Amino acid sequence: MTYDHGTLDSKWQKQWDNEQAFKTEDAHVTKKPKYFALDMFPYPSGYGLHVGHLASYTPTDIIARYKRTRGFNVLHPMGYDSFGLPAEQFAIQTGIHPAETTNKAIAAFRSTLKTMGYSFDWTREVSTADPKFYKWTQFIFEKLFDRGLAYQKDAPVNWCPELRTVLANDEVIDGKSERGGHPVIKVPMKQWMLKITDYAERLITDLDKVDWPERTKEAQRNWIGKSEGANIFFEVKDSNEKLEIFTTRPDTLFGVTFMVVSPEHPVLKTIVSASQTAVVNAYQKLSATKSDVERKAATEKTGVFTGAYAINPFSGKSVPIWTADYVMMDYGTGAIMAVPGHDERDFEFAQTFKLDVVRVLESKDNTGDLPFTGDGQLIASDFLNGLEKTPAIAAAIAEIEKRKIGSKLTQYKLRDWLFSRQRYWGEPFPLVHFPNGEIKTVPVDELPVLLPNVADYKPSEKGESPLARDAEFLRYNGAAGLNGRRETDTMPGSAGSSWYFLRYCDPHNDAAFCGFEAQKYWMPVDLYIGGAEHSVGHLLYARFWQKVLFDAGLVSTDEPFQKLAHQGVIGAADGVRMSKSRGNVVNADELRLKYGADVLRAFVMFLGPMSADKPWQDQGIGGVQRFLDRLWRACVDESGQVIVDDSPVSEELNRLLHKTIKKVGEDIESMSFNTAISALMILLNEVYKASGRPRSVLQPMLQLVAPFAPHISEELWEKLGAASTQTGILRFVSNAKWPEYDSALTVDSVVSIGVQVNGKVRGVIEVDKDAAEAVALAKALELSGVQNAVGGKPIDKVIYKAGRILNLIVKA
Ligand code: ANZ
Repeated sequence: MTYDHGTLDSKWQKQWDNEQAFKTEDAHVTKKPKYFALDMFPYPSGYGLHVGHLASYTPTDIIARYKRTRGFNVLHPMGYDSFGLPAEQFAIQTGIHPAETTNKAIAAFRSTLKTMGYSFDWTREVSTADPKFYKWTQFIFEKLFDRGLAYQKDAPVNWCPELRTVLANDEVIDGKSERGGHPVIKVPMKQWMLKITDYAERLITDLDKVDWPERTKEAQRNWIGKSEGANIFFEVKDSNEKLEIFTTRPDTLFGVTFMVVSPEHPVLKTIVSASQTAVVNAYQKLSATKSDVERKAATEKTGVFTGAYAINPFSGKSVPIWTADYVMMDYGTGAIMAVPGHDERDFEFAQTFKLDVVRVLESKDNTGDLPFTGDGQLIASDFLNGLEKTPAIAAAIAEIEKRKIGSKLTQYKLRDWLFSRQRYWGEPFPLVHFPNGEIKTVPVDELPVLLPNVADYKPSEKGESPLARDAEFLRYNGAAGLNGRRETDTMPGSAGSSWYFLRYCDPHNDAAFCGFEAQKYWMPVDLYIGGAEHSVGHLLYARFWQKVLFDAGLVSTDEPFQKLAHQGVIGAADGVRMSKSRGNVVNADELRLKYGADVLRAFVMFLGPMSADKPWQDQGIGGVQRFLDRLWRACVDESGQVIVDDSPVSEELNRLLHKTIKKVGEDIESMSFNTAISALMILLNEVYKASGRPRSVLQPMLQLVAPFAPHISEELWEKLGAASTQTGILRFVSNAKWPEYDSALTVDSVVSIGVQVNGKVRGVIEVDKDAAEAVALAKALELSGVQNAVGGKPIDKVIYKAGRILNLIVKA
């Protein structure tokens, strides 16, 4: 036992807090360059911090601390994503207002965050359920509404007849309610939607502007799912109907052997033959019971013939029209031309129902097997014959456009964002419905529309939110004598989280969600760290809102997060994911009490590369603990007396110090925290080999350790007297200017280079890195391996690159 981490932790946390050591300078007063280091803010659950939080918040904190010492004005804030289901479910069960539960959880969360020594500017804290915050969420919604980006539509919701309530997706497990296990069905209900699809193209192209992990960009691209192709109209035989399909492969038009329309397709009504009506109706009913996921995943294809035929516009042939639920109504046109020779799904369908399969593409590596989904040359396709796939697609589209039977078309998989919930604990929509059917936004000076207090938190029997039972809330008496009924839906949790980072830039502004100058200075976020599970949802929604605000002239950047990184998942020691149900969650608080915040912070970073998934391994914590203990003992003796001296250091130790300053700085910049800690461990080992306890090494070393283990560093910094040379918050090692290194000392002057004879390595010499050729050659010729290989013959040629290679060419 060398130092009492508990005492140190609270001593320094108190001082940082009292003196606002990490307070950010306001945009309009600072002269410093900015650095915005952001964490994905937490849902304030009553369970407090777990190691996953540490893995996410510690890296950002290290970087924030480091950047401050490099002269940046750092914005490193924390807040709470505080609307949401758990507090509401608790309210339904206990009658306790969700605000009360949430505020308690926030208080607990905040104090646990403080115990880890995170350098947040607590004066900028935000909470999405705070009316001062959600006033602006409502304001931004109004911007979306005004720009035509919010609309109402019937969308399926999870309705549980037994519980008489609408359930959120995570309250439904395998088609049953999580609570009680009652059946849940999908019923259509009017919902607010946001037109994120209007931004699909920009959401793809602007990914090129940001420094994000490639896999996250790819996940967004896939989610948006851009497909280039064409829509084509097929005439329906003996009818005036035209069937419009979407295809990415118009080159395969001569291979069409049937058509498929989705069971929900409105065209079915008019084209189904009398004799097929009953089977088609039955099939429609059957597929209505399946979810989209089930339909897409189904291994066995189902479907029925409609009795109608379509005419292939290229070949003039008639092909049967089927209905089948592997075709989705909400993609493309809800109808397809089926090409079983070259499409998997169509092939399976053709096999099941014994439909024709025609081959229209061939290649050298595939002459037989079907379906053939690769590239090749067109065959049996009239004017397309002999063309490769890509030019054939272009030629087919040109022909389609010439004949005015369709046109080039781009489709996206992205769907509009379902933005309403029939729930209590969320932002009320700032909307009023008027008797003439008009829907208007509440004037900005009437915001926020406060969430009323209600007696019962359950949705109403009709599936409406509990706000619908509150007569006083419902009644809107407008200033101009207009009376209406307030919207009773509330917004989803993802509303507040789509813009909260902007509020941190100017959190106390009562006149705007964020002052223009403040966001101009701070945005975009320089580094955003959070879980990879947010790769699409949150990160896509936030990009969308940022672009809308940009288009409205309210912000000056159209991408919110310049650099993004994900922490890896820390699994349980047995390799599985930590979860409450498995009972293998490592509790951060217990570990902190045992080892102290410094050991815990450094250990979590020492587990492995930040972005890698890794198992929790208790054993390693001892190594990190020993390192900090030894750092303490290198500076202070048993009785607490400082033993650091002004002893001279060897050339070698001095070089190592400079190399370490360089490496730790670079490693922090590149988020290679584990290797930075290793370098510090190596440096400390060398300090122990020195004759004294040199201040010239130990004092700068404390600065290098501080971002990782700030409490022990502050204490030793103070003990060493380093703090007393400064006043105010600059006396904290956390804020001291980062040490400079001398680059001349970071490169080794003596290097080992291999000596080759006729290209084969025969020995190694140690020479100065810019040694002259003659010096290197003389040394090489002293080696017996080289002498033997040369065998006394004359050296024909010497190839020498200083510091790198020496090759002697000898004639055979
Ligand atoms: C003919 C064809 C031939 C097709 C071929 C593919 C290969 P992606 O790339 O995902 O956009 N399709 C179109 N609308 C559909 C819907 N609503 N439900 C299910 N499938 C649909 O896929 C585009 C292809 O998926 C389209 O191109 C169409 O099949 C099918 F050798 O048309 B294709």
